Amino acid sequence: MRCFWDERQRAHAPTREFFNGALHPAAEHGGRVEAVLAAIGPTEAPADHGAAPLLRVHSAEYLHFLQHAHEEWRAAGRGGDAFPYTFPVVHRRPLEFDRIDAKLGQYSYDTSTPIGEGTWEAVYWGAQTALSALGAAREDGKAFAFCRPPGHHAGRDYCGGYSYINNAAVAAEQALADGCRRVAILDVDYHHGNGTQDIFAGRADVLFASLHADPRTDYPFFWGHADESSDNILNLPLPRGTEFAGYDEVLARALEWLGQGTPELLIVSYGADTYAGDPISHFGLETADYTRMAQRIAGLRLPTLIVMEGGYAVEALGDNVAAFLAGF
Ligand code: OKP
Ligand code: ZN
Repeated sequence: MRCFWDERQRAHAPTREFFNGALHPAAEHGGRVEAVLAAIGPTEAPADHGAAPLLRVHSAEYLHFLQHAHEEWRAAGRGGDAFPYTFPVVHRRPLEFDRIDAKLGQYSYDTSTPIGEGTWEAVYWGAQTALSALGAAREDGKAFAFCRPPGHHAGRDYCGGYSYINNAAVAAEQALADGCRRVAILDVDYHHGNGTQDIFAGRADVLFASLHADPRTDYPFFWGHADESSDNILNLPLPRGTEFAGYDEVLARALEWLGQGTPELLIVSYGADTYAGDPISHFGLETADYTRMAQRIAGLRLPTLIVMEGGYAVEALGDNVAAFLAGF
């Protein structure tokens, strides 16, 4: 399978994230890159498709913020990564601010998603990686976009959950613009893809099905509940401790539902954080299970773009990604 990767994605190099009342080492760090690259073999660099495909998903104001936030942070006399601390939970509206602290709160929903000097460069090329892999998937029937940081928590005008640009959503909108009539997105990351759900809510041309840890116990808490399902959204929350036997049954339901919607393309938001050894997650999948999971997904018989999301057990990440790709 053709695999796409851009070296400029290394430019995002967060050192810390804030949760449980303290700063912790960032789980989404550059060590993930070495692990995946060592396992997938040669990669192709993407072409530059410009900003237009990003603007089909994200607002111009948000993209401008992402691009300039860290220089404004430095201009305010700050060092290190930019973090928000005040959030417009009540009545968020498009106020205009000069102060970087207000902008950071305006455009993010958590404290896990710092913006560093190289974040914009990395996420721009992450989206280009997804777009080039989309072209390969439509030509060859399948392709892998090694995007990092992940994207599925990012919405039209916000970052969160280590996500800044929603790579799967950018690829889906591009496919539709290129004439594809309906796109299915299957999100198998441990965490609910709240950004993707929010971007495509109410759309007849995009189906979104997600298997994830029950948000009553796990991040992102506020989205991904079963009762958010609708004509084009299917949320399948699973309890902590879920192993492949239980997972596989629910995956079959998700695939049946997606297939009934007659999509012409499948985009898989693939997170390897369902792995038993993942340091921030609580499912029990093993490396060999990823091959079975992929074989079941391949049973849909659709052109398939695989987009990398999470996966933080660095020592097993390469094997887990390789096992998944092998199933296609
Ligand atoms: C991103 B992706 C850690 C709290 C921080 C953020 C999780 C983001 C996951 N105990 N949580 O979906 O893999
Ligand atoms: Zn995740």
